[in-house]
Amino acid sequence: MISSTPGDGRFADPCQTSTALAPQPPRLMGIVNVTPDSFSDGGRYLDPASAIAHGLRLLEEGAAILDIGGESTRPGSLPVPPDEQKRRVLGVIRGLRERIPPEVPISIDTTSAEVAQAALDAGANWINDTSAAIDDPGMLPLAAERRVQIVLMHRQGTPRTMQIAPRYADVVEEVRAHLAQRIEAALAAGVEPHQILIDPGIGFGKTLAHNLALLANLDRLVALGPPVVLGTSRKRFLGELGQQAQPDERIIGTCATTALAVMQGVAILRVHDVAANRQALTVAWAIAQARDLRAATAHP
Ligand code: HH2
Repeated sequence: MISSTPGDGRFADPCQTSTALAPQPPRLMGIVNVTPDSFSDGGRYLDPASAIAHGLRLLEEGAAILDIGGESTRPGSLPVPPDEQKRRVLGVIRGLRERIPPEVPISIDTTSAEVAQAALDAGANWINDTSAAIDDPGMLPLAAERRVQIVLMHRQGTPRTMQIAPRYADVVEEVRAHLAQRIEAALAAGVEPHQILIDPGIGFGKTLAHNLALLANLDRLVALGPPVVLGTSRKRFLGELGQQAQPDERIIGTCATTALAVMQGVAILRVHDVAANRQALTVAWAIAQARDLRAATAHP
């Protein structure tokens, strides 16, 4: 059972909390896909020099964390062997680490412990696992041993089949319970509370209605304790709502979700378009602080 509340500090990332009146604003995680086939930017950053330049640009625009991936997890995609993932990402991670301060987190987006371990050796210091460390039993022991942050994301099914017929009786409760169970598994494996982050996995085995229910109830996931990461960037459900067929037409819709997520206490927004989302985050954060200040000073 998760007994903590967001306010007890047990799960707080040393640099960020997701509590009301948190001293730090939420942060942006900039996406660097070193893949030929990612749904929105596949093939653009396959060459290491262009991936490194893209990562540096995202940091200049205001990203606080970079997430590097060598495997697309778009609906219908097949797993990429660890050797190929490593071939794609390791040079990019080394190149970025040489150019940016050691305290800037570089996250490796993979479900393979072998890839994660090689990425940590190359200079990454976070793991982003879209299977919540279920695909590879080596992932939680690795995070525990290396004392790195780990994002545990909810996913129903596997990327190949997850969008065929996603089903839930109560999507918010099922995602909440699954993440609570994965938090317990991480703690049991020796991962420290402050290393854990959670993510509802927007679009990973979810219909439009499932995604909307989760986005409307992010505060219930925030209440679990660990900082919440959210990845809506350019995703298909935004295009379904607004009739934008192309992923790069969905930036304004992404910014709307960023603002609403910030108002609910989300700590990290994983995005392709850092500058635009930074504006949305800044405005929403200012409003959230005004709301919290008013609540804190209100007379009974
Ligand atoms: N979404 C994608 C990949 N990794 N990680 C987390 N924690 N949360 C997410 O929502 C998430 C994620 C899919 O987006 P993208 O990387 O742009 O596409 P692709 O998987 O096609 O490379």
